[in-house]
Amino acid sequence: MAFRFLTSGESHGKCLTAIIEGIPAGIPLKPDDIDKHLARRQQGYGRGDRMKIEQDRVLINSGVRHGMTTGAPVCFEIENKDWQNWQVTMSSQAVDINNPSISELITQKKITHVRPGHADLPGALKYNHQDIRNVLERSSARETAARVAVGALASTILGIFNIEIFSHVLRIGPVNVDSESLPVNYNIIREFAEKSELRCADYSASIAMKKAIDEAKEAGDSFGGLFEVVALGVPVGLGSYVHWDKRLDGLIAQAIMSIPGIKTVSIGLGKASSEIPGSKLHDEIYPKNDDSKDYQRKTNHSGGIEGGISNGNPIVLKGAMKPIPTLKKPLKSINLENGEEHIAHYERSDVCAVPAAGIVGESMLAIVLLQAFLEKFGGDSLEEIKVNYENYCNMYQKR
Ligand code: EPS
Repeated sequence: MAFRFLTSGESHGKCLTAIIEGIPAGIPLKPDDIDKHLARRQQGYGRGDRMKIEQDRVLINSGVRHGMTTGAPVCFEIENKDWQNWQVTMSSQAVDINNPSISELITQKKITHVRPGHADLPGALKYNHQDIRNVLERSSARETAARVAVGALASTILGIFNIEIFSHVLRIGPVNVDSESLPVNYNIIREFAEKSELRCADYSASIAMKKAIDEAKEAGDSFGGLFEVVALGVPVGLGSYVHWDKRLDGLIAQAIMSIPGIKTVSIGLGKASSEIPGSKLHDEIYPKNDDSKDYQRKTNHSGGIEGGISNGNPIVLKGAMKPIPTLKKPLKSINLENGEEHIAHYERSDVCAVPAAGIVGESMLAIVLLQAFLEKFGGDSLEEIKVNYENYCNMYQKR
């Protein structure tokens, strides 16, 4: 059965939910495998006060018995602690708007002044909403908590096959990491990023990034930036060139672009690939050596994908995120009730969420890689998949 998932839930509703289908039986899974990634998503310098309210934890409602997946659909639930403050405003039941205290609560939270850059205006027009809260609640990046839970499950399964995924931040607003000062070893980049408040492996850049975020906060502004996601240990052969919708790079691009705020996705050298001659771009191939059963490369400009297929090198992608559209110093906009000029709505938000977007990027990459992995090596139990995987590795490594 194909691995796929759906999420549901509003930012200030009762909870977020994910239903995941196609998870094989026999995968050991405990709540902490998920919770540790939920906690990583909540961190990062520049987050707003919501992250002080929430302590995201997963409830595993189905598909897992005695710490082991059963092959049945898995249901994850993440409670919104802030729901306590929104029970009337976000009630799924009809409310008595003739009751003055109820109507006051709902009016207070009603939004009609659309934010440029957010889903507010197109969302309200598309779904014919008068109160933009109906748009904001689902378009909020809070939904990414559910995706991170699914991604954590995907990473747990990939981890059994020694596929490891991590992210780090390369830019916040105008402040770039100095590529010369980044460690060359991915494991060290990962270790430094995990210890950094900005998930940035360049210490001096991270100080300048914090300053930029502080200045943006002071000015009522926000910043986007750039993150990199790396997958190590991916075998040769995920994805395919035979159909447009089987190409691994295409699938990854869609998944990363689906993260709120992402404006560009690149793989390997990305745009720079179009600027240098082929003789300098393509990664030359060398014979196998004593330490490796795979053919060797000295560079990885392709980002681990050739012809829409993983080539055994690390998969390396970058996602560029725009600044969060909710601005304390709001932009010019309109009041959707009468079409007249009005400054945009402001409510609690983040100044910068690029480190968190990197974690969501890890999750989306894990999801796409697991889909491709199960398509190639799929079976209904972990044991069956292990046999398929080992057979394939033994076969191609002889060549
Ligand atoms: C988010 C929760 C939200 C925002 C943020 C991401 O919580 P609240 O709206 O209650 O402050 O902090 O969402 C946005 C920035 C956005 O534009 O939607 C989260 O859990 O990541």
